[in-house]
Amino acid sequence: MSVELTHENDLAVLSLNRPEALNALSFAILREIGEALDAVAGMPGVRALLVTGAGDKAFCAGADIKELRERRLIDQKRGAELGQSVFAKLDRLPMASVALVNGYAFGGGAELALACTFRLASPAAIFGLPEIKLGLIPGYGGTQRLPRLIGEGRALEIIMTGRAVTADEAERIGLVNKVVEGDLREAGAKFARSFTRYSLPVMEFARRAVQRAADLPLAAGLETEAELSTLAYRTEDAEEGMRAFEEKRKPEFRDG
Ligand code: DAK
Repeated sequence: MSVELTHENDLAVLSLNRPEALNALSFAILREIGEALDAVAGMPGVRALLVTGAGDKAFCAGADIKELRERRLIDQKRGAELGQSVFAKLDRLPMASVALVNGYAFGGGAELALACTFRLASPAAIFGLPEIKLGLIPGYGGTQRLPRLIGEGRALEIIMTGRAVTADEAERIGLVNKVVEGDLREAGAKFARSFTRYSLPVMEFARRAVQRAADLPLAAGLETEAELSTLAYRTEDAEEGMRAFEEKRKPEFRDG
């Protein structure tokens, strides 16, 4: 197996484990990621998912270039759809995901990080969508998620030049949430624990509402927000949160 899924208390960790090829995404690995994400969705007690790459050189160097050649056009389209649908599973998980980018995150690797809810990077991390250098463009969501995150001008520049983006620049332009020194896994766990104590269903409403922001005109987006924020009131956790405020104590959320 080139994808490992482990469980540490309330955190699941999905690790790409093909360091000899810089964790490049073969179609088989893409399928394994899909299966692992299905498994995470059903894991009791998991409140956040960390996504990492094995080895100290790469998060993931992108699609397996050696596999991309000499395939029928229809198979290429199916391949793009496979990658897109696997990464889209991250959006639909009941918990947020955090990409821990410890080195190269190129092509499909950058797209995997982009599909996570959050991104943390080590100072040595390097991002890029270098597909243009292969005569290609990104096929696993990069042309859609990158401009949503950092704006059209910056996204097009990165996609059309294929240039590398350092961790510092990635933080400055909002491509990563934070650059962290030291042990990235530990930092990822600490980052995740800054929100895992809150209500899972309510956090899911927040993620849904924000995800829709990029797709909807403002009026429709506000309607979605009104619906989801009203739905939050239906949870027992909202009742507990407001009662705890009045009673001047910490709330105990039960994901209900
Ligand atoms: N695919 C396959 N193998 C890879 C790889 C990759 N993306 N990246 C690295 N490797 C392998 C290398 O071939 C090498 O294997 P051996 O030669 O030892 O067998 C091993 O990993 C170590 O790599 P290097 O020797 O190259 O290591 P360096 O430190 O010298 O360089 C590097 C690191 C990350 C700068 C370099 O490896 C590199 O440039 N890698 C390629 C990065 C890249 O271009 N990634 C984007 C790929 S395109 C689709 C449409 C589009 C796409 C996919 C599907 N459909 C329509 C279906 C495009 C997606 C992409 O991601």
